[in-house]
Amino acid sequence: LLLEGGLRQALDQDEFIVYYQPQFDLLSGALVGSEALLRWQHPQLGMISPLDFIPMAEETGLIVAIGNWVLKSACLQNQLWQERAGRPLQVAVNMSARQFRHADLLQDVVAALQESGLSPDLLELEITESILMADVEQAIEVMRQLTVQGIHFAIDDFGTGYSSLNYLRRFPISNLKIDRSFVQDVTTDPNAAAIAQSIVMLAHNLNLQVVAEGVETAEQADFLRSVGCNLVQGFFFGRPASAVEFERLYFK
Ligand code: G
Ligand code: G
Ligand code: MN
Ligand code: NA
Repeated sequence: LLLEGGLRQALDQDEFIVYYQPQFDLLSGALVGSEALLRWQHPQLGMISPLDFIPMAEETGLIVAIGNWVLKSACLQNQLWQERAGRPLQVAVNMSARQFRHADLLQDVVAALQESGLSPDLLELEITESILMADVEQAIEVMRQLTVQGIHFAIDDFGTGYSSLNYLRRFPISNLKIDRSFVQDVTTDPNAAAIAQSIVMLAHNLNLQVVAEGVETAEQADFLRSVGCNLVQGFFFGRPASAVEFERLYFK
């Protein structure tokens, strides 16, 4: 494939760029932080979505180097922004399976924090249920080592995977992200609404934060507010944007 040889070169030639999507407090409207979302600005093909190259990066193992670059970029950027905001802002970074299982993960995360000066409690690592369930005991151990440092974990796309509630109880996580497939249907499908509400209650009863992803309309936001969801992310509130654009929009 055309993209295959390009990944290594893309990393060496700075063709990757991190976009940031804002997360807001649904009650106060305050910006609470962002999710870092990788993009590839290909010289010929234009902007390429991670969906189109992460699987290959995962297969070749390059995802570890690419993921580290995202981690460093996001920590540096967030540290600048929160100094500018004069209050804590958090940043969420997506982990791939291979990156999560890599022996150097702890060392790499600690290095990214030290180089940026970002406080560990302002970094959140997002992992999916399938990553957690592939090897539960190992996942718990890796997460424990990182949470000891102060770093937080979120389960991404929550509700779409296979994690049982019994395991959920054992993972040291601080946040559930309600998958956007539920959020998008909350105003039209009573079952999606019931699931979204149940995830909010589950999270709060477990003393976890809960973020609704993929909020696209005011009606969806109203529903989420009515069931006590306090954090939101989605096109209705803000699309993923370059760092320059993010600053223009949120640091006037
Ligand atoms: O931003 P977008 O909706 O195109 O992202 C598509 C998918 O790519 C999402 O599942 C998202 O979690 C994933 N993704 C985005 N950035 C990264 C990244 O830096 N690392 C990994 N592993 N996945 C990412
Ligand atoms: O899997 P993960 O949750 O990390 O994926 C995030 C992806 O969701 C990003 O690619 C981002 O561009 C996309 N996204 C963010 N907000 C919205 C939204 O409101 N609607 C849709 N359809 N996609 C969104
Ligand atoms: Mn995510
Ligand atoms: Na998600």
